[in-house]
Amino acid sequence: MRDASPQTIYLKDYTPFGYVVEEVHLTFDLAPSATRVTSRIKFSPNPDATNKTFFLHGKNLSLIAAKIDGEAVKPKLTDEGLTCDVPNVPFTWEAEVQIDPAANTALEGLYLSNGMYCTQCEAEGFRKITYYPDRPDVMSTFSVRVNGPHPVLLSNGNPVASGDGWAEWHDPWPKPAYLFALVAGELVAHRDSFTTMEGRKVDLALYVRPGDEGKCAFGMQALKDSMKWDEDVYGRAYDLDVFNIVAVDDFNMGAMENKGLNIFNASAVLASPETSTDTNFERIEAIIAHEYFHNWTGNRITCRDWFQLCLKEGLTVFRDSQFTADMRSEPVKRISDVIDLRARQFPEDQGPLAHPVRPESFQEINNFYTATVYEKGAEVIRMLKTLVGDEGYSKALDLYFDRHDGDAATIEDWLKVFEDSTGRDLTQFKRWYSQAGTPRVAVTDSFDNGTYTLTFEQLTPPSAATPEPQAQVIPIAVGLLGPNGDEVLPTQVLELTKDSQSFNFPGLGAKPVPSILRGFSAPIVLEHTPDHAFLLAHDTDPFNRWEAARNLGKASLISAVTKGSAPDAKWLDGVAGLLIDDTLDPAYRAYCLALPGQSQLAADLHANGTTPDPDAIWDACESHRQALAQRASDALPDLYTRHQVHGPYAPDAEQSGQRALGNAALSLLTRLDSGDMAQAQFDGATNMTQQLAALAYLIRAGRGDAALAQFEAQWKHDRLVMDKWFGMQVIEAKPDDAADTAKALTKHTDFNWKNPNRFRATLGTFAAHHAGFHAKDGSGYTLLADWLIKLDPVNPQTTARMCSAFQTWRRYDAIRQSMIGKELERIASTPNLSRDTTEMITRIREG
Ligand code: 0A1
Ligand code: ZN
Repeated sequence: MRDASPQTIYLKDYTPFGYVVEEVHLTFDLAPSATRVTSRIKFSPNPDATNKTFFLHGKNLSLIAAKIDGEAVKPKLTDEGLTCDVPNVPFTWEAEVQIDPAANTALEGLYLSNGMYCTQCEAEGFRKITYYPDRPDVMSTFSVRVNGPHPVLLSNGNPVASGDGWAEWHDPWPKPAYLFALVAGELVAHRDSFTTMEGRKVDLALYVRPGDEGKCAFGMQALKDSMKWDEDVYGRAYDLDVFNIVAVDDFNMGAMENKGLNIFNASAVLASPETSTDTNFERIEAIIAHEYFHNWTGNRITCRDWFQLCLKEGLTVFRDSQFTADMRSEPVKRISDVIDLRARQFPEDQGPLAHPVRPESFQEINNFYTATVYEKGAEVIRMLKTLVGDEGYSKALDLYFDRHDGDAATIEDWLKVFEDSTGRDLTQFKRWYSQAGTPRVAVTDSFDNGTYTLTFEQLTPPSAATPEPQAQVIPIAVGLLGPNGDEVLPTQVLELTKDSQSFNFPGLGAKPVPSILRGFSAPIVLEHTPDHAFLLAHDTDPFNRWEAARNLGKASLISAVTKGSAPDAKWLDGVAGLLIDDTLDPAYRAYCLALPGQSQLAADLHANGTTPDPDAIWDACESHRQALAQRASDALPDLYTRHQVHGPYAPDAEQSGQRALGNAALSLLTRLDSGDMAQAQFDGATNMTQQLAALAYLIRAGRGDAALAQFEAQWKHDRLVMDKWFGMQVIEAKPDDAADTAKALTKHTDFNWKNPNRFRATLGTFAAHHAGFHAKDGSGYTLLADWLIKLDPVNPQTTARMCSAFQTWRRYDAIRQSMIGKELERIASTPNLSRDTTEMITRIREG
């Protein structure tokens, strides 16, 4: 329901809660529409707080009874919670409330998913379970009793006792309410164990619905690998006797790090070779690691308030990316992270939704689980590590864990451990946390008397969030190549701190070619047009070599769009050369083949003052792929054959790289043989990576109907595979057909629109089809707006997230802008629009 006046919360207004919570006891009597929650909570006055108002959050709760020290009380109730007179000494609060999990379609608080009870409390879901100070700086131990007829009854911490129809749990580690979890259902467990470096034997279990047992082994191994890695690399051991993971079908996000009881979107944990692609496997491994790593960065040290979200998320994303780089390939992981950053974070930082990594105000915190907080937050930590070095980083992290274990901490605390352990002043560096916007760095150079000079000018475009950006500390990793391609200066890190700054490199025999921003050492836009073909041939930095291929391709695509030019022969030759260079990792070569995303081309055109035409961008990408297929036609059949994996399937880096390159070759071959080889791969596929890729190419070649029908018949019973079937048809549709295809799929009997995975597979994928979504007649905008309006009362969180499809609207021509503007207005004027969606649409329209 719409709040009468959506309230804005400010970081500067933080004050501590007036009471300390000593312990929490909860009893759940589960019933689908009438669950009873009884709480017994010991409070005492907080000596550090001046405001002693006793306010407990509470939403959609029916209060049955409340007592203080055993005496019935009558609190004052509002839509947001209650207030009550309380004694100025320690006291016990007791309350009984009734809630309705069956009616909870927002998937926040306690809800039902296929008959299974589960919870999602981050950020502010606990208040939908009982009255409580639902803020991350209030931490307590929890004891929980669950009464219900289900064979599996779980909560946080260690099991205490259980019997027929009940179970008791105790979590000895003080935690904020957002980490509370409960699960009850008919589930089966895949079990294992792990002994920590401290000698603690931990029972591990992955709980799934009957039928999914065969999809657990990979996730379990990823969990054990993560536990070992955190010990080896960060010296952090696990701290309970059990670690449970539960897979649920209905979930708004990827997964949740509840203490000792992680709850996962089934898509982020269940995997088998027949049903999951290599990309799925890698994502699952990363998400399991991410949630596990939160045990130290998030749970043992949590956030003081939600403005500090990046304290746990930026750091944990950084840690999971280090883990993936260690488990797989560092350069390949870096390339894939940068692709993701540019695709998701740059548009946010450069549009109306721009906000600092640590925002200073919000209306609905759920709207700030963003690529800026997560991915840019991780980039900021990566820069910090580059600046202080590996040893400095590791000393600072040890101090962070020593000093803040058990705390609800802030970004100031985080930076202070780096200052105290390394002696470095981070005052200017802190701007990365307080300023929105992507810095643009322009480069010029000169050569005089053996000295080469590089001059950098940084400029962050002003935004509503940061009207007057100031110079940031930007670590720029640079190497120099001689005219013959040899490296004359290995990588060194320059620290840019001023608006304009020059660096000299004396003692050179000839003017070098610079390789700048190696490894993408800072999340910026580099404005520099060196000889990309030269760098593509000679750069020793794998990231910049890939970047050179991408820059060549991008320049060629842009001139195809703006001038109608043919694909650049230098790009064709360079990429064709990489393709057959067997000294290079196949996964890396597959990335070198990929074109920049169409939405990013639109952003680049816009940045250069050209209004992007989505159809022209689509055509340019098609003609470039066609030209590349022809240019590499001699090599492709052999490349395809040589990268077929024989023997049993493994989702490891080696095999998945082979399949990635084999499929990239097949994708091009399909343009030459009209899909005969793709059909053969589809017919003979023994794993989802090959089956799904072949299906995509067949659809693209205009002969996908039979394969689609066969795929549906084969996988009708498997929800996660059917999500792929829905998504694939949309993303592979021709621009003119995309809206009709998506619309037809929303009428399919298996289109369960209340399931976030299915909704995203269909409409989220549609919004990602650049030319389809931006179809000239506006049908794409209307289709998405219709569905957002329909979903909002059911699931505001997923609706609000998907509004970001409109965030780039000011890039496009006046007619498109006017059509989008009308749809935004239509959404905004929907009666009872949620606070989540209202905030998003308002920011998109006003920014
Ligand atoms: N903390 C989780 C992400 C998450 C956030 C909010 C959720 O519901 C609103 C669910 C999960 C993570 O970083 O994995
Ligand atoms: Zn996280």
